Amino acid sequence: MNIGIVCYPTYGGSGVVATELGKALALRGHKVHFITYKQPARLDIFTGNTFYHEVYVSSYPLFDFPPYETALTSHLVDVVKFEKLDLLHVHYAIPHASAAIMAKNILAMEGIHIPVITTLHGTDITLVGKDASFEPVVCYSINMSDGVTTVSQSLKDDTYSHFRVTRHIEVIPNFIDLERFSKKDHSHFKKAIAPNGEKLLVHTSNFRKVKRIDDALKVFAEVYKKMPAKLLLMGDGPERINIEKLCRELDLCDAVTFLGKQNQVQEILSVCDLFLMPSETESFGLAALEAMACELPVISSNAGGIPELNVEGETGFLCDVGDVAGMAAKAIWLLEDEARLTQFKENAKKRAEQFDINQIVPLYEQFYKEVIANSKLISVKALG
Ligand code: GMT
Repeated sequence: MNIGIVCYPTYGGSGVVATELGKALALRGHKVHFITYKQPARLDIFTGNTFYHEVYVSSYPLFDFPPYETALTSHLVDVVKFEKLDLLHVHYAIPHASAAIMAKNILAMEGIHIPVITTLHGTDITLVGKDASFEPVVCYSINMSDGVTTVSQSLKDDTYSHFRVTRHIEVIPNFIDLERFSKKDHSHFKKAIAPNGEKLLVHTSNFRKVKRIDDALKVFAEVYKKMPAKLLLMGDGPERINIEKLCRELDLCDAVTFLGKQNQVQEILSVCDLFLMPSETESFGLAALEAMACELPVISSNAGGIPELNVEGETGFLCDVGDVAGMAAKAIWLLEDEARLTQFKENAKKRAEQFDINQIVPLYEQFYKEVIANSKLISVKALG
């Protein structure tokens, strides 16, 4: 197949999933065209089957808000036409789905049929999409797509409850490359950051409010009272300044390290003992899956789709959003017994194996085939 992928090129979960999916599809022989405003962060290999089309937005004194969606739409029309794409797969509803639907309509006027699949990732539905200023466009784009997927059952349920959507939604969960994300021996690195055998807790995110990193810090503060421990914070974003401030207030600066954005996430996860994900909402929790693949149990909130990944009492524990005391108690219980911790680490890895990229990518391929076949049928009926 000749597939166009539209995504955010940043470190966010939707961009990571879109890029890893595109890379995997390319390795399976498909031609994959990434269409976005910057080279995707994880687009680090070239197989000969991957192509990158950069979207430029012209500046003009009148444009207080450069019209990215319009530039993207025009670029999609161009790429679909000249690269003869079979399918557009857009990740994150805003503004990718509406741009793709507009491109589809423009192309239809020239007799070119392009099926559009929209994958909803989370905040495009649970936070941004619900915003009254976006709601009609998000709803329209979902209904007009030829196929829609969500990354969890929970996000599918949220989509039906927040929007007037009646169409079928396919659930295809996040996935993981188990060759890349597996525990590696980095004892030299572990010795450097935990020279006295401290337990290592870790959190990775885009440092947005929804991640409740302050809760992660407060959970760590309780653990730190009970045992020698350190907290690694990976990623960056708007909340970092507040978290640094809280670190000082809680007198934790010596025990907390801000690592910033990292490419080799798996190397850092490999030396850690426990992952913290206290999110307010989380459609799936890709960061937790990456951690589990590196043998880390997870202490999380029970928000959104996290319970579809983290299994209570087996791969970690789930508490209500904001229940810092509960999360801290579970973290301490896990970390204070080596045999127990080892068992949870093994369980986490086994659970992650159920989301193996080699099992999930064929689900997308199958869905692509179904959508292409059905949309051809519909467009033939419309003509006749
Ligand atoms: O985590 C984020 O806020 C980034 C966001 C995104 O869309 O880039 O991630 C969402 O998509 C990921 C991949 O499908 C999911 O694993 C994350 O759970 C989801 N984040 C939220 O729902 C908050």
